[in-house]
Amino acid sequence: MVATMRTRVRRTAAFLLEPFLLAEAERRARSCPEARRTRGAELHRAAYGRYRVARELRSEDRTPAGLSLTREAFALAFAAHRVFAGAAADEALPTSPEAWDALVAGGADAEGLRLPKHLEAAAPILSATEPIAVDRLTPALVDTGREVAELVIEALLGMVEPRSPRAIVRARRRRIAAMGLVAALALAAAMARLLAPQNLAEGMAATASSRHPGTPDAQGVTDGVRNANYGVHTQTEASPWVVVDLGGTHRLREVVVYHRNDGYWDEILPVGLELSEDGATWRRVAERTARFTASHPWSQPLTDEPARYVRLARAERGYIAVNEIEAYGD
Ligand SMILES: [Ca+2]
Repeated sequence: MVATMRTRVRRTAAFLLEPFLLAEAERRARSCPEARRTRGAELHRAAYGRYRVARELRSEDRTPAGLSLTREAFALAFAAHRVFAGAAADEALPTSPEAWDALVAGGADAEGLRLPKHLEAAAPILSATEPIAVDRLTPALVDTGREVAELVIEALLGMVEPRSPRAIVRARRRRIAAMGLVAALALAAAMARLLAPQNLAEGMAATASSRHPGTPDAQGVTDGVRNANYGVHTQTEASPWVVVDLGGTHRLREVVVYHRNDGYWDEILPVGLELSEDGATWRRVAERTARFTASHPWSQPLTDEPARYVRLARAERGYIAVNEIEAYGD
């Protein structure tokens, strides 16, 4: 049981790592003598080129030409597979019907070759002895036949490793280097996130002197969203305020206020920044009279000011509407 599990894990790991390590690709390339591999690669290239163009020829007047290329691609892919699987490099190339007969008779029977179900649907295209026969197929036969024929070609091409062992080793080095670069960038991004100062206010409780009808709860001022129309909006009243409770006393080095995003920036000015440790006694540490916005927030440096509560407050009648309040410190 444990051994089976280990085998399964090993196989899964090998499957996942194959795109990077190309171990299976290299093994397959080395298993084929050079003369056969070179010929197989040539046939693979020829088959794949025709297959690709054939896929693009899909309209009423182009379909017969596309199917002729599909037939040719199939014959070449079959030959490539044969050579790679052990046939002589100078074996004569088959026609599409010859390749079809051999395929159906088991001529392509090799470990790992997965032919599609309903293989016979491709017969009207691939086995026709006269190339012009594809011009006479009904649209329904073309549709199903072409799809299965393409799957057959893909299966045959998938059995051929057209790269040389040296090319595979070069590809592996490039992929591993790219993987290393991606890992290094991910690590750098993770470190940057870890080392970035933490916003002490995010997600903390927030309250306001009032709530203008139709505007968000005051909690919007600590929800991490800086680009809404506003996160809090009080009514117009005497001495409006907005308070964020940091949950405990911190030594603050900076408070950043992101203004509302829909204009009216000067309407809350002047506005004071006040701090408190108990929520009862406040000290005003700054007063803002110059315009700030959502994209150019009010960034107020502080000198390790002890505070649990951060308050925006106006002394006169008016309102306060801003997007977000952030606090940084220890
Ligand atoms: Ca917000």
